[in-house]
Amino acid sequence: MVLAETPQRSHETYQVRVEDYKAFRRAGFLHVRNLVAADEVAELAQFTEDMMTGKTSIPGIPAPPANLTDAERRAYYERIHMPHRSLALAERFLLHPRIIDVLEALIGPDILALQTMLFFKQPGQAGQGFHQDSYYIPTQPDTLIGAWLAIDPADEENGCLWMTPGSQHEPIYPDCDGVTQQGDTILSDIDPIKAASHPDVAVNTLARIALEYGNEVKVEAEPGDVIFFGGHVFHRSHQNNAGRSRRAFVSHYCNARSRVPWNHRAAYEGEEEGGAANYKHILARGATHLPYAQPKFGALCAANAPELYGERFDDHRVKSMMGDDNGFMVLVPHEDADHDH
Ligand SMILES: O=C(O)CCC(=O)C(=O)O
Repeated sequence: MVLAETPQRSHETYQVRVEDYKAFRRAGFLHVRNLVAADEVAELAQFTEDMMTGKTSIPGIPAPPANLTDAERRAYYERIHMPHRSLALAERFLLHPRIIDVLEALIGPDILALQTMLFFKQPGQAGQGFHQDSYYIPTQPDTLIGAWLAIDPADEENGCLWMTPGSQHEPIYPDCDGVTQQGDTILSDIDPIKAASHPDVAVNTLARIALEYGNEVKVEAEPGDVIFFGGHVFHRSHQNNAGRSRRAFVSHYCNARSRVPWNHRAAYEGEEEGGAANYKHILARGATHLPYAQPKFGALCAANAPELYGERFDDHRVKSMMGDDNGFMVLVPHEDADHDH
């Protein structure tokens, strides 16, 4: 077996253990502690603080009206979608090399970066009821994964994430809310659910399937921790019932060989919805035969620095992420593809 050579990178490469890979497959999520350095998270925390006090803003996102009180201004933002398209700082976190290192092992080696969300979740702000992310962001084949970075300590009181281990094996339930036609409708016996993401379990009927598991776990996190979760796993969060914030930066990715019909904000950007939208999403790591976008603010990734983050072996050999003799996941070219299995 030939081991991958590690290229020179600005961050220390995070090596995923085979045991972590297995835990991710088994539970549907993986909690990686201290993945992002404290000073980097502090910069994100300060930026959101400055937004809430009106000192800064994100281009294209309306600032709080001038007549608001300080308390009202702090409660003004709840969630901002796609900040990486207008804010260099957000692009840096979307393409953070240590987050992409983990993704490379879990769903890689080729990674496409799709979306970002900045959650403010101030005291009293709502959670998000049971849902499956692949319902909202379909990828074909479905390789979607979320990376949830804690900016504040997140616990039960201020509304941390809750996961249902094992539910990653479920299909994507179509929602009969009339908003989209998505879900695994090809299955002959699948019943549509109603009102996914609604916090009330009496309204959101995905809750009936999720609660049958009886094993929901809270995932409390510290700033710099990242929780990776697959697109099928049932998860939710509750309202922030504490007197402190629970901010998080959430990004979504898929394997760069998947077709991505999802084209968030197409309407805002003057485009027709429909067709593949891979060309709108950034190639973070590896290579692909499909179109992809460049990062707007120049954060380093495979799209603009292929020598650093692109295809690691310049040939057409079959390559896979595999366990090495030390228990780490590494990219390995197959020496003799004809006799591999
Ligand atoms: O951060 C939260 O409260 C919910 C996040 C979530 O469920 C998601 O990003 O899919």
